[in-house]
Amino acid sequence: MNPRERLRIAVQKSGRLSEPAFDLLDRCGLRFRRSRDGLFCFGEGEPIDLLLVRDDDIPGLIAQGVCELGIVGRNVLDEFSRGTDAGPELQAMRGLGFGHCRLAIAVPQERAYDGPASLAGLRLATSYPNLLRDWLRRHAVQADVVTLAGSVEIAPRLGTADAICDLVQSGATLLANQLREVDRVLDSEAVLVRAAQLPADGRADVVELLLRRIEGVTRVRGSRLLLLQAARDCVEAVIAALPGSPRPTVLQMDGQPGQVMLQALCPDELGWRQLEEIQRAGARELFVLPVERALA
Ligand code: PRT
Ligand code: ZN
Repeated sequence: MNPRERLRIAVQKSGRLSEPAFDLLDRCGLRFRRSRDGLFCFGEGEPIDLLLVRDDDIPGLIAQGVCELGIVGRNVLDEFSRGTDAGPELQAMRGLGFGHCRLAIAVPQERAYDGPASLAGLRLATSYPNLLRDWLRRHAVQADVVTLAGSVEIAPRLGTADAICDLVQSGATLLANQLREVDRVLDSEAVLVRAAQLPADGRADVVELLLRRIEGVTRVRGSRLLLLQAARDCVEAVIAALPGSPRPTVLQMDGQPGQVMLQALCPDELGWRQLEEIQRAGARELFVLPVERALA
């Protein structure tokens, strides 16, 4: 196969999204060999290679056709899309369930905040000028946007800004810098992004295959398969005791007309207390199994 007929995915080289992205691809059954310069990972089974880059470069690489897919924070994707004409060339396919954070407005602890209008006339430091300007425009607020590449959280203490707009996860960084979160610009997580136009060769099929696998992995992440037996007249009560209202499959048991076997995909852990409750509703022989992947 011509090397460029292989699908290329842009992944963050090292940072918060790298490990979970590799873990996701591993769960999708993809195995890679790293190039000496650490820039590429060559797929060993499927015709899929990885390009390892800074996260900020990922949307541009897809828009330029260097890669067909990428894994990047929605914050980076939306900032890129708002700042260029190339936005329509990218399509966010789905949230991947990791890299959760929010782009938030934070002000010094002692500053009053009564909604976006309180920011009028202030200097706001951020690494996301396009997203921030968009938000200010939507709230009809006039403020100065000061674009910084990093260390945004120290700008108010340095006197170079009055407030900030930055990514927040636990809130510890804001707290350490005597800032308080007052408003939210964007909720973000890692997303799978694709080029809106895929080349008319085998790569579109590989994208389909990968999407099905990612769907199969992310849909059941953290889920458990619960197997149990119950008397037929307890089935309603047992189903009512299942967490997350799954739609269980009820199976007849050979030679035991009054008994059924029930299997249900439950959305999370299933702790002892939940199991004991299901047992009290009439279930016995309960088994909880991890679920790795699903194919509809
Ligand atoms: O080198 P490269 O450019 O590739 O990496 P980077 O330093 O730009 O990005 P990186 O690895 O820090 O983050 C990659 C992506 O992870 C981001 O674009 C977000 O989509 C996502 N993400 C999730 C976060 C955070 N959580 C996060 N907490 N990105 C950054 N932070 C920073 C934030 O900027 C602030 O400094 O962590 C601090 C806040 O964290 P808390 O927990 O103290 O609130
Ligand atoms: Zn970056």
